[in-house]
Amino acid sequence: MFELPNLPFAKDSMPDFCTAEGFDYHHGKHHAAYVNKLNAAIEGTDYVGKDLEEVIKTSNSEKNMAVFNNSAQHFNHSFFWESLSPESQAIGGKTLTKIAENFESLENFKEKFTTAATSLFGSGWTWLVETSDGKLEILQTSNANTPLTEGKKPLLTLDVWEHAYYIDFRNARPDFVAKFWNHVNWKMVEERLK
Ligand code: MN3
Repeated sequence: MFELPNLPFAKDSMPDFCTAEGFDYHHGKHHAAYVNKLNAAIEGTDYVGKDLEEVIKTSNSEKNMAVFNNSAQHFNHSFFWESLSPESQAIGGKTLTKIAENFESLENFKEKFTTAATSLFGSGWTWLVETSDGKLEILQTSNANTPLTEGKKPLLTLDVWEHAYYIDFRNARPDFVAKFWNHVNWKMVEERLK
């Protein structure tokens, strides 16, 4: 059985980006529903007892969409909460060096990530990932798709499904994306690069 993780911050700690009501819906209803549907979909199957990453990869290769969609969304949302910080954080030294190597500058990276997040058509996710040869990439994934199935290591993600911003920003996705930069958990990115 998979469990909904607690948010790693207080739900009223970043109201400019997501209000307590926004987190109540996004975490307490949307993410919770993925976990509940995942548990229902794997009940009585060989998926029980496997770790989440294995469930995602196996269901993807078996094209078991009920298991894949809900397990990937469980991972993606858990990783999204870890990507956020209530306080504005300074970027770590290793992260800044790697970003400068791959995107010329932090400003250029933010611009490209913002463009990817605002231009993704329909529901999905924008990611910063590390490839197996150590390069950084910005990735867009649709619906539940996740870099794990492409063998890429997630470093940071932003949920751009409409349910992520509709309560606080209505249809204004670019305003939501702009506020993300106040709440990036750069400490986590730095840890994951080590
Ligand atoms: Mn979501």
